[in-house]
Amino acid sequence: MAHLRRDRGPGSRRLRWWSIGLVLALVVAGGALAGARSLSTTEDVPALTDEEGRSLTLRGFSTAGSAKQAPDGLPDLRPADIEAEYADMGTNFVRFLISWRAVEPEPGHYDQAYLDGVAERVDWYAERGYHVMLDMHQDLYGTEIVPSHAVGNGAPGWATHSDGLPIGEHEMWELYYLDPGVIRAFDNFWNTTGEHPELRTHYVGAWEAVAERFADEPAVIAYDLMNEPYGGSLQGPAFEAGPLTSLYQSAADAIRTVDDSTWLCLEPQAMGVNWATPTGLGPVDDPRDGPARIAYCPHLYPLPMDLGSGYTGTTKTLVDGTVQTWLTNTLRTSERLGDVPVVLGEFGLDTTKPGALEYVDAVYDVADDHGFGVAYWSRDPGSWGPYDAEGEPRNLVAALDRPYPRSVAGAVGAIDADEHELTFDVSPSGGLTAEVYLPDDFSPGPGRPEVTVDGGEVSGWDGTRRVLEVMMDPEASEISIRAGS
Ligand code: 9MR
Repeated sequence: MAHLRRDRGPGSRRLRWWSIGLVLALVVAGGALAGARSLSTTEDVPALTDEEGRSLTLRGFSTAGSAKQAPDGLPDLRPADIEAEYADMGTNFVRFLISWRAVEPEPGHYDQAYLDGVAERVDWYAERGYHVMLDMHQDLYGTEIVPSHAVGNGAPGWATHSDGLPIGEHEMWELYYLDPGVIRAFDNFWNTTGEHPELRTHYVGAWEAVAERFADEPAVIAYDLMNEPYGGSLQGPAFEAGPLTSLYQSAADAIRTVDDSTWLCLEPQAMGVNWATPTGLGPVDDPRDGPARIAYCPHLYPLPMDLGSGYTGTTKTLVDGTVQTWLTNTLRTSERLGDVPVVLGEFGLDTTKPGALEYVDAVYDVADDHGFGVAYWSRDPGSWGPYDAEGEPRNLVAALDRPYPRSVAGAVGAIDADEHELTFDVSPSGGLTAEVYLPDDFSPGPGRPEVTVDGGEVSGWDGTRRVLEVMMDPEASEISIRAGS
């Protein structure tokens, strides 16, 4: 189904890793210049679709960092946490962290008990109407990268070959990416060393085992093939267009032997692209019958804020420029990969910083405007998350509780969400219904202003989940929902 493209005209980390000065100058200056140019690539991308072909707007969290080093590989999460998340923010999506070390603890042995644990949690989400993206997470290659297990997650110990090269101790976790031992572990994984061609085959095999397990689970909508890929001594297009694209192709081919419907989500390399540099990732052919189900899932962590400031003053201007550059590059990549949907698989920050919520709003506005899914990093309690250590809602909750069209029969385009008005572009088809999430103070009820709809009429209201069903006019190009006239 064609998505809606509309030209809206103009305007609509922690890098202390490399040479801070150089990259900061390049990315920020590029971003600032781009901002000044008033970029005009403000088109929307197609949405991911569910098993009934409905277009989905995905809103949720990466869940959770607590799984990274947990002995059982599972996040600290209970059904009540999902209930609270829904009640507070009406999310419909989770980017659920899984790991290669838990899937394949021994070479060729796929741990069904672990997959049972994942399946149980997928059920918790499915019962509450969520869509799940399984994210094969890694940071710094694997848990065994240092004997203390102080940092690193992802790969199993048997697949970790640092060849005795040194790994230091750093306060900032990202700095470990520069240590020779970490670089060598990745070089062995990508077989840049020529010594370990078996590792990529195992990784692909692990994905096939996961896909075999979840192929018939409609709530699992996507597989995020690798979190924040890192090329070791191969960087940039040499890495992304080379071994990374080739790994994705092998994973797609293997997954499609057991699962021909779940979307495959491709991440670019994190270094640079998270800060808005372009990606060199190549297109991946989807061997399924029918239209490709490939999505592009970059992350966004503008550098200036990660260097310590909030979203204020000059930093705000620089961050805005970075976001614009990231957006332009993301839209170009979506087109280059075959006009594919985009899921912003991670963005997030310490929301105690000045202006943090304004930044969160700005990023959600970008996602709304262009039809991107979002998984905020992360669902873990603390200063970045929606809840504190006692489970009490933090300031982020109110910022993320926004109205949105959860699913639309047909195509959905740009969304414009205000406190008491929601407008979105549509091209209705099929059953003609749109399901819309409304925050509590936007919802109908005694003593509340009436909710009015243009472009269709109300055909249902689920007061518990605060989901409004709209029967769209077949000719409607825009649906507008207002609390009060
Ligand atoms: O926020 C996470 C931090 O607490 C961990 O120490 C670190 C290393 O595992 O990972 C951070 O989460 C990162 C995520 O795994 C990948 N994308 C960037 C996230 C924020 O830095």
